[in-house]
Amino acid sequence: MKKDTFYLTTPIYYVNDLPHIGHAYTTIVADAIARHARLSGKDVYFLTGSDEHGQKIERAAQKQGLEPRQLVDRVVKRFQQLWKRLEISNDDFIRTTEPRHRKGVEDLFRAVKARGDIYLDRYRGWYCTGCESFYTVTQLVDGRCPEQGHPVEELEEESYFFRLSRYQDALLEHYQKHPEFVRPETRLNEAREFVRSGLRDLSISRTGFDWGIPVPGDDRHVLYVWFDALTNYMAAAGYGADPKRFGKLWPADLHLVGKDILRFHAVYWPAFLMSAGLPLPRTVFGHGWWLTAQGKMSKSKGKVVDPVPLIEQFGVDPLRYFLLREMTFGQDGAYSDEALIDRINSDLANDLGNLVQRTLAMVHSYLDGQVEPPDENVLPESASLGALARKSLGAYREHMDSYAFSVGLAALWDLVGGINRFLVKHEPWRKPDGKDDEARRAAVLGSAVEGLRWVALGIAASMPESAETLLELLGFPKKELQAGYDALEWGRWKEKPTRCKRAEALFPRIDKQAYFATPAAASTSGDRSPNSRRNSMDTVPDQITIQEFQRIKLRTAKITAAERVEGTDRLLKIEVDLGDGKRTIVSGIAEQYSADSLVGKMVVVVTNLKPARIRGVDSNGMLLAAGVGAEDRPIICTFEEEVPPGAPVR
Ligand code: ME8
Repeated sequence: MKKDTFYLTTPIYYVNDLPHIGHAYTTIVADAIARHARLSGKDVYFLTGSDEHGQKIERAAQKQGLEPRQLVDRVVKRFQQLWKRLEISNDDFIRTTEPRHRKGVEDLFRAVKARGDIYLDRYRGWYCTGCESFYTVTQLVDGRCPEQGHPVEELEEESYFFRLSRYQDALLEHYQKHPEFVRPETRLNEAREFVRSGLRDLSISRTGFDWGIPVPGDDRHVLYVWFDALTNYMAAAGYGADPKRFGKLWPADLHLVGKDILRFHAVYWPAFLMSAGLPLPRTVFGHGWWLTAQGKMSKSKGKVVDPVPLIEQFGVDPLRYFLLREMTFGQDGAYSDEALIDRINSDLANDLGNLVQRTLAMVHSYLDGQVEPPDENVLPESASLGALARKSLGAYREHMDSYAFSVGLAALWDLVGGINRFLVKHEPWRKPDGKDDEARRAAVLGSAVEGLRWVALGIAASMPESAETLLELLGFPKKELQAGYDALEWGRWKEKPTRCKRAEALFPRIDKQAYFATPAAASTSGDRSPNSRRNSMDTVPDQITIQEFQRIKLRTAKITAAERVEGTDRLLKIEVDLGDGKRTIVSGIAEQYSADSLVGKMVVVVTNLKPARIRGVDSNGMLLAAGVGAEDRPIICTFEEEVPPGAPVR
């Protein structure tokens, strides 16, 4: 088979609600894989998108008094904005409400039907709208869905069925011949067990609601949302529309999914494709879950970690690094703010950040900012650092190729440690003893700079922006990253000497004590909408006493000036007048309000909130706002009648 393109996908996420850290996780992992593959010289096609049909979306819209279309149009933007902020380098974003998708679904249905694999019958059983999944009574656990414990409802309706039972043997044979089809191995075993235990035909249409793609030739039915959703992977590749493009991209190399949706990808999807006579994807990787102290994150139970405040608090790259480094890919991982801060402080601030800062400071103190590549004639040990760089980056690449991100990054950090040890051993801070010794010192620092150039390539897939910053700090053009790993040669610089920039903290240290001392509402998320949650998910009591409430000082305040916080989409720096003085507050409402429209408004401010530094701005207080709809749109609290600034609110 041909195919030079490496085609990888994420699940397409339901847009009934806002993205959380689990969605961010899969997408960041996919992005790191895509970037790593590009750096390895592969032609990559990286797809993500949104799953916009089905009863779950229809009901979420009804709850908010919206048409499904209005809801999905709003929520999809929040996903797209988040991917932009997280530096996701997807080549395409498919929405299942697009015509190209619908055409793909209709074509697949017709192909499967032409094979004689579709028939009309009655479905009797249970349906879980949360998972959009059918269950038999024996599969239910305590009357709820066995996957996530969602409530289920009994259905009895006419339905089109797919002859899944026909594919039992073919699936088992495929798992046997291509064990790489489902990874890791434990998930292959799960899929195999599921198939071995016997496959029943699958209901693939519903009649009770409208929000979906009608069954071709029978618009009383809409297609089952999973039949619809899975087809996105082919529709985006040009299935049924552009055979040349489809031939170039299909089959996909990697479907990256969470273990919750493994069965759909490892059993149903290949069966649909076999039926339609199409090649199967190479690998479905089912990764584990991020768990919190309360168990699995669940939107319905409100136990989710919102990535937006984390980005604002800690930065995009540290969050990406943490997610990739902390979780053993494939297994479950425990999320906590503490683990995140510890990881940032140890690996990024202490190990890498300090090394960069120290090296640059010395380059400026001793070499006037200018460095030559390491000269092995002057310093033979430079060659052993070069050997370590090759070994460590080589190991990193191998682990990344096999999706062992955590192990890969640990291997890369061997180089970070090696450069640190190299400096300790050769003591460039020691006063040189004559000209030769001066040259030796320059070669020590040249070796450290060279080592860090290799580290920059190594972090480019996980922390793309920091990789560019690091290269530029070292005095190399950031476009060097585009040349990929293979362009690296120890000590070979296109231009020399390089002029290093002044030392700066690449990854600032987080003051853990101060962070945890901050009251929940002041988690300095910058997300000042009322739904802003402290991500450690401290349990908020159902009731508090009046005395507890009185500890929060609320006052009226007049907005006297507002401007966008530089480099952010959502943050405004707002100056308010409290009658007895002015103060500055950073608020995450820029998507809803322009700076000018706010000036003159009377608002409510929490005045005794611990000050916080947000994106370089000191924020003193918090502005109250309602959080409206699934996308948590902030609407600020104002007054019915004119009030003076500084009046207490209680
Ligand atoms: O299932 N930890 O969409 P969805 C890690 N529309 N990853 C998590 C996670 C967690 N706690 N929670 C969610 C759907 N995820 C369907 C997919 S594909 C044709 C259709 C990630 O919005 C993980 O990748 O419920 C999981 O599979 C996905 O989000 C589910 O997203």
